[in-house]
Amino acid sequence: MTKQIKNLKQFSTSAERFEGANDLCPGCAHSIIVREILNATESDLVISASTGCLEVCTAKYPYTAWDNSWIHIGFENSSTAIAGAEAMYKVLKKKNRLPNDGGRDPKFLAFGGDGATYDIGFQWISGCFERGHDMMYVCLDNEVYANTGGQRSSSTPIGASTTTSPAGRVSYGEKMMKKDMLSIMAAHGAPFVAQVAPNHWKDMVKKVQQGFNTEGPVYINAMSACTTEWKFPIDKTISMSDLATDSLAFPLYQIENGNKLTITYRPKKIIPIRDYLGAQGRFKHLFKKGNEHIIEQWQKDVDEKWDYLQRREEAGV
Ligand SMILES: Cc1ncc(C[n+]2csc(CCOP(=O)(O)OP(=O)(O)O)c2C)c(N)n1
Ligand code: SF4
Ligand SMILES: [Mg+2]
Repeated sequence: MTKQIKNLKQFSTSAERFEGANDLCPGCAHSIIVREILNATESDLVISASTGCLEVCTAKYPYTAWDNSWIHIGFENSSTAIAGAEAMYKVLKKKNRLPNDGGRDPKFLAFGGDGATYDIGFQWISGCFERGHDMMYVCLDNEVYANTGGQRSSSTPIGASTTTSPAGRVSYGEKMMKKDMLSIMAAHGAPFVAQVAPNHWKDMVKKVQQGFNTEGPVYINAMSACTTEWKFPIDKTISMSDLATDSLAFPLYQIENGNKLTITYRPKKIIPIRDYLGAQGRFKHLFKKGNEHIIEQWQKDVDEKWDYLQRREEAGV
């Protein structure tokens, strides 16, 4: 059953499965995204979370911020924890060994950071998608290993200064391009993959609801602005997210069944990438003499990706 959402007030107060009483930094986008996802559905949920800011800051024994069943196993395997729960549920149901559930099957939802998703838990996620578990995997993509002090991950974009790709006299920061996780997950033939951002809550709700109504593995890549590691003021999380989606640093789109691509947000006015980069301390060295070529490369890459997405959408593949 799809939850009817009338307006933002009803949406933001309609479910309390994730408490504000947690240790995430003020302004952390992780908590906004989690609340948006949980509030998008009325279904019973079984949730797992990998080690990372979300888990560490919401489950300090003996406290929890989760008013929901919730599993933590390790950094790399929130995906397999939830896949195991889903497989067990299916078997118990088949054997008629579940208490009467009134016909309400729960949904199975896994959260992981980009370090847990793009890098260390990747093979486990890939296995879950290959086996076709009926689950949703959400990556809280803040483009850095935030919880352990800001090391680069394969989601960290070029030019970002992190503790393991520091900018300085001999380096402009991260050398590699951000890994294209959405294409990789779509290439698994997943029935539904999508990028979301917390500033576009209606788009988020639509995609989360479509994801929960889809049978099989669903991947959601959620842009999660990190005030601490991106280095911007704590009251700018949503305007930072606007800069990301309006500069197309983080385009919003979805891919169904590995091929049908749909762009879900077209900025009325596309802003230059330098406005996005200039608002964050992690990129401030790019504005120094000698590093301008990285900003130019960023702009070129973003333009090319946008052209590519539009061509694919037009072609219906
Ligand atoms: C196998 C393993 N390797 C490393 C760690 C240490 N560790 C815990 S959280 C973390 C960083 C998490 O980064 P990410 O997944 O991006 O989540 P974020 O904290 O950024 O939300 C690391 C490296 C661990 N707990 N287990
Ligand atoms: S370090 Fe970043 S991701 Fe972690 S709690 Fe703080 S703002 Fe959130
Ligand atoms: Mg991270």
